[in-house]
Amino acid sequence: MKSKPLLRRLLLTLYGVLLLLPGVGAFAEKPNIIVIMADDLGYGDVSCYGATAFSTPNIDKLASEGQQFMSGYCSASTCTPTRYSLLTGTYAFRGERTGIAPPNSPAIIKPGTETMPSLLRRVGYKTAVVGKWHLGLGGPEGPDWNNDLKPGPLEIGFDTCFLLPTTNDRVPQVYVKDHRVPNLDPKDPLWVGNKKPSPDHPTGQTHRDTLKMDWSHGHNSTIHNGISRIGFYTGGEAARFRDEDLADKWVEESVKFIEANKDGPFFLFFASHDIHVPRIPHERFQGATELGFRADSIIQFDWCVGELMKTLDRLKMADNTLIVFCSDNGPVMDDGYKDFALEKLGKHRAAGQYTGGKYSVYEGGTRTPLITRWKGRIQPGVSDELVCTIDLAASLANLADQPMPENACLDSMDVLSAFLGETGAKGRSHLVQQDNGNNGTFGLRVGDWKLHRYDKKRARNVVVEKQLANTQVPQFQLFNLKDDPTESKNLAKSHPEKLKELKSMLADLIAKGRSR
Ligand code: NG6
Ligand code: CA
Repeated sequence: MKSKPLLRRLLLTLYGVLLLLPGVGAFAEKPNIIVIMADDLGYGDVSCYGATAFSTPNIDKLASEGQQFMSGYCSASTCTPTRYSLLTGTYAFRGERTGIAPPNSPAIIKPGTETMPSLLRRVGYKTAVVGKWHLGLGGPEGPDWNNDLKPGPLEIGFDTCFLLPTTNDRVPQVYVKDHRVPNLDPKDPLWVGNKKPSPDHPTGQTHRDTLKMDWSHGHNSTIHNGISRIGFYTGGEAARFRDEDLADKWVEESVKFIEANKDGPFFLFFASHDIHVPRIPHERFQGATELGFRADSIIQFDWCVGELMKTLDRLKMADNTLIVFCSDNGPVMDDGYKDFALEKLGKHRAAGQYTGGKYSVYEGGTRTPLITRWKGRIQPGVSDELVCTIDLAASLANLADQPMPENACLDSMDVLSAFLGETGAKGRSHLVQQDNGNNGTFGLRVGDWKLHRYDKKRARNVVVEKQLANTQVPQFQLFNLKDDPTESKNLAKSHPEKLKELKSMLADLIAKGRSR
């Protein structure tokens, strides 16, 4: 039969022509990438993961058009270590000073470290981070707020940045654009420190009755925008932001970056401060739910996700842009301010069915919403494969056809096909979970088994609704997540062999210095 080879030749020619067209073929596998990371958003905090007290239509749309992971994790139950491992692909407990960073923290990721953005930049991606940084700025002395703030994101792979440099509850309330605090008046320099700068400096303790949101623990130092914070600062008045405007600013800066790089490929890390304390959504979202500012901030965050999706639709980029949606740690109710999150919680379960939350290695601490969407490339569906934000570095490097250097991203597994929802694709086989820094608290999930290890025999935030309880716990606990997803039946005594196996596996994973 003559027609078959002819047809094949025609098809091959057509394929060859298509490959040469921009936006198709080779380029189609170097999609734009947007990683959207929420702050303190729990597994049960969005309606596609079971929330019913309010709805998150934009995040739900993302899930219905992409892969929704039911066993998706961040690597730690606090912010700094999760962000550290997201960018470096290495577990944060292996690094130094990787716990919650103080206001004057020096840059934690050292220049020269291979990162997700440095890998992508090498293959032509324009890279940006917009929003919360919380990974320190500056050399060993810390940030020089009135001069060049480096090293920072631009020294580890980002072409540009627009940051909330610390956290919204830590001083100072200014933005950082590339290396500088914008709008800083040299006649009004910014000073940041951890001691009261003068006896008459107003604080959350001395001027408590003037506050628009009262503090419940910590958070009683310098007052800005009627809210007292962690740490002290003076000056920089013209550069200061209003908490109410942060979400709009992240969207505005991100849309600018997307528009400027619409010919792609680009990588945008959209790091929202929502729903971290102090939860002060814009006036138009205040009262959006019955649950107070915590849930109102979720609605604001959902709006941000919608704006990013709309921008991609407007620029006709939804089918060459991969969106990854995730959170940096599980939920917390009272994290230092009296915003009535707990009092107004009602039946809402921020960690879904899971136990624990922020600060904890129970599932609620790290099992968080994780969604991937790439229209036309990812088949919509739900996946139970085990994937973690730490895997994005290796997986996205593979997607961009960038070989992974042997000594980089030491714990990042290439689970690209699972992220893309390919049939039969496998996630990782095990995952180490941690709480904060390197303090001897670990979780290890292997299949359905889960080991907890507490070298200090103390656990925080075990019951998220009771919260900051510092609970005494045995050094080791063993659970079977399939039979006992709430981790309430400790099987350490009844399954000594399993306990031994997981204990030694965890010790090995820590000692080896890498798991890849
Ligand atoms: C804690 C803060 C908490 C929050 C957290 C960091 C107190 C009492 N608590 O130390 O409010 O800021 O650090 O959160 O100060 S994270 O999401 O950025 O990790
Ligand atoms: Ca966080």
